[in-house]
Amino acid sequence: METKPDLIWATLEAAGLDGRGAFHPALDDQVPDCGFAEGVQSLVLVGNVGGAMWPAFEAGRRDEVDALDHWTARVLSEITKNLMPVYGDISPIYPSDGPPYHPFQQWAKRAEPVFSSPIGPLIHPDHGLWHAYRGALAFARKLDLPERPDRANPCDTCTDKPCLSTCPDGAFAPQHYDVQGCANYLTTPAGDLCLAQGCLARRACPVGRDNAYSEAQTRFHMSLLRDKYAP
Ligand code: B12
Ligand code: SF4
Ligand code: SF4
Repeated sequence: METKPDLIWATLEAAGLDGRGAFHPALDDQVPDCGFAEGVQSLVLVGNVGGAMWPAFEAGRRDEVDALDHWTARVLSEITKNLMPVYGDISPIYPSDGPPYHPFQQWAKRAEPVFSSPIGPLIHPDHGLWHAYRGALAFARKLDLPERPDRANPCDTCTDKPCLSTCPDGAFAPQHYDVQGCANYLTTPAGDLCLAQGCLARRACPVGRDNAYSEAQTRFHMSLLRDKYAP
């Protein structure tokens, strides 16, 4: 049976998603055993980089609450079914399962060169802050994985840190994000700029700006946050 992951990356890409690296879990990674006799041998992170996923989601979305989570689950369940004859048992895991939530950001750091930014989301040296994790595929079989690339953390050499000083509502302090203040601001007329362009603090980051989301995509993500915290 196949253990090289190339077909996995290609299958995800064809569905509008990105393979975001993979790793062989150790005990302290807190990966559930997914019912596999020997536990999960390899975990593949799945996500989006920039707006590459958006057209596929727009084409396949249904009129339902948590539409992106449901679309992702439908796509990953189909992909799992198609890949199992080639790779053996696979189980999808989702970042919104919880609380308690699976530590997706810790897993992402094991899978690819991403680093905690001072405003919370992980930063990638090429994609900047414009990427996210939509799920993970847990494999009962050990995949033949390439070495995780070694890259520098762009925040280490960013002296001005404009992400920390740009929010018009002052929602960020190092290691702290005032989610309620942010959501309240999003309900004001001035807050519409954050809905249209995406979080201005995130936009202020000079890394990977070409990956910034479209207005449709930022409005979708930001209005979910606003409606959850400032209904
Ligand atoms: C609950 C949650 C929220 C809550 C609370 C977030 C918080 N800061 O505590 C709310 C609703 C506010 C939120 C908001 C957002 N979130 Co959120 N959230 C989650 C969720 C579902 C669970 C987080 C968790 O508790 N994990 C459990 C712990 C044990 O896992 P962990 O990996 O160890 O988590 C570490 C980090 O989260 C970190 N951490 C947590 N909070 C903060 C805050 C700061 C300032 C720093 C430095 C670190 C940090 O410490 C944890 C312990 O090591 C995750 C998905 C997931 N399953 O992880 C997404 C997730 C973290 N969120 C994500 C995103 C994109 C956002 C938003 C930008 C959404 C938007 N509207 O655009 C905002 C901005 C948040 C911000 N500035 O911090 C992405 C991050 C992607 C990335 N590039 O890293 C994730 C991974 C979801 C995804 N689909 O990709 N989120
Ligand atoms: S603005 Fe600078 S410190 Fe902030 S996330 Fe971007 S690179 Fe990191
Ligand atoms: S969305 Fe706007 S108000 Fe919220 S943290 Fe970002 S810049 Fe501040």
